Amino acid sequence: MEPDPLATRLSAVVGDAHVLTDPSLRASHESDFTGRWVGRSRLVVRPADTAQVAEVMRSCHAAGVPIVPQGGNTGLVGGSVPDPSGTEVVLSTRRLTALGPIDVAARRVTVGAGVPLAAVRRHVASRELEFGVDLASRDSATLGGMIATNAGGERVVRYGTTRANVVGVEAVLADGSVLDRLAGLPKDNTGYDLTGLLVGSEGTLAVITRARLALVPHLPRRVTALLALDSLDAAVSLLTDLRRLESLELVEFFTADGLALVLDKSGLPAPFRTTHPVYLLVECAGRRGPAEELADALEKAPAREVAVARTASDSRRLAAYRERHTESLNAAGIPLKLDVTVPLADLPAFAAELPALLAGRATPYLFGHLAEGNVHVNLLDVAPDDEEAVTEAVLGRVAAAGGSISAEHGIGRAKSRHLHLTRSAADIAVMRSVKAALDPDHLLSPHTLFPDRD
Ligand code: 2HG
Ligand code: ZN
Repeated sequence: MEPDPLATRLSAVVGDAHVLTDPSLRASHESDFTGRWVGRSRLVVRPADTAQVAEVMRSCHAAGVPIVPQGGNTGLVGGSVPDPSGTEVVLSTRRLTALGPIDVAARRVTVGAGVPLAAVRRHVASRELEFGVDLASRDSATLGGMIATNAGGERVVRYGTTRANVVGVEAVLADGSVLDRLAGLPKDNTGYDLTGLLVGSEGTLAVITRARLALVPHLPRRVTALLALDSLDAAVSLLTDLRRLESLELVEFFTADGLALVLDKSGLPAPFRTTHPVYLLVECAGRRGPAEELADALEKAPAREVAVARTASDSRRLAAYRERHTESLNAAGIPLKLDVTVPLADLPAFAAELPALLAGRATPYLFGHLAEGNVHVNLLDVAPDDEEAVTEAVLGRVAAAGGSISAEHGIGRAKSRHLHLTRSAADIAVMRSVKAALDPDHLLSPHTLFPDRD
């Protein structure tokens, strides 16, 4: 068979070893880790620096070849996986791994897009600093992917989403031109905020190659507690009290069904002797006294049982009950994932109405980030023919209550048809104009965000 001329061209840019044409080498780049999104690429290319990314983009642009940028491939909405056509090039950013020096005075660091979150956290820990965003997939999720999807995660209640923690980016546009907004100055009112535009653009506008991150001081004292509660109502009302704590860093929830699944699939011992309807994982951190602050708040809390972690390993043990939900669900089947935001006051009613909305067509598991009303609705046992109707029922209910059809995972390919539920026609028209201006040939992540070209 004739060699693919694009592969030959790209090999000259990045080296033979970094253009993957063999199906067995491409496979891990062509499906997500749930197995829901499986495609086929023309090839996978792995550039090592910004100049190589630019050259790859120029070559694909000249040939009219679509590109799907991919970081750690931990996304859950099909945005980092090629479609089944075999025409798209996957551009992996995993070799963009430079870790810049830490600017302690400015509390900033510049990192390559392919650096995993855990590596950034280790790098800055040497200077008693932290990156404010943390996620269960910290070992694989890369900063570039997190920025492209504006990842949220577990500490949004204190530090905000990725958007609030990224001050500058460098990115390559579809035609190969390089946008350098890395300086990320704290005061710089010189026109449109292009960094802000690229954060959350899901690979549709540019390939992010480097980022300048804002860092926060490491807080030496930390306490984690697992609380067993009567109901989601109790959880929401307790949140009001917890929010008064200056040291509050994390408030995650899950339910009896989710915990049972995690125990079954992970083999972890149960946290309490009996089961309870709802569990809250709470973490506080500070320079002094977070444990006392939390203990005071919990004295008045209507908790049925409380487990408090006294050491870092105990704390990881408690966090595992929440963090191992995703892998436990995967072990049980291919879940239909509907990551939504529900206004907090509506959250208990939403959960109560869900069985009627699903009408026996799915087995639901609810867990997520309580403070933001971010519910990870995971549905197992959905017949393929019911997927669309079930998705519409849940997302329609969320939209009607003023929530969001994607809290933190993005729209990707999974929800592009539903974007209109929570973005107006005027919003979508502006987004399409931006897309047309930056990527007129519609070559970047062509199936993400917009279901069709026009
Ligand atoms: C989490 O919060 C992630 O653990 C994944 O956002 C959620 O698996 C999911 O639905
Ligand atoms: Zn989440």
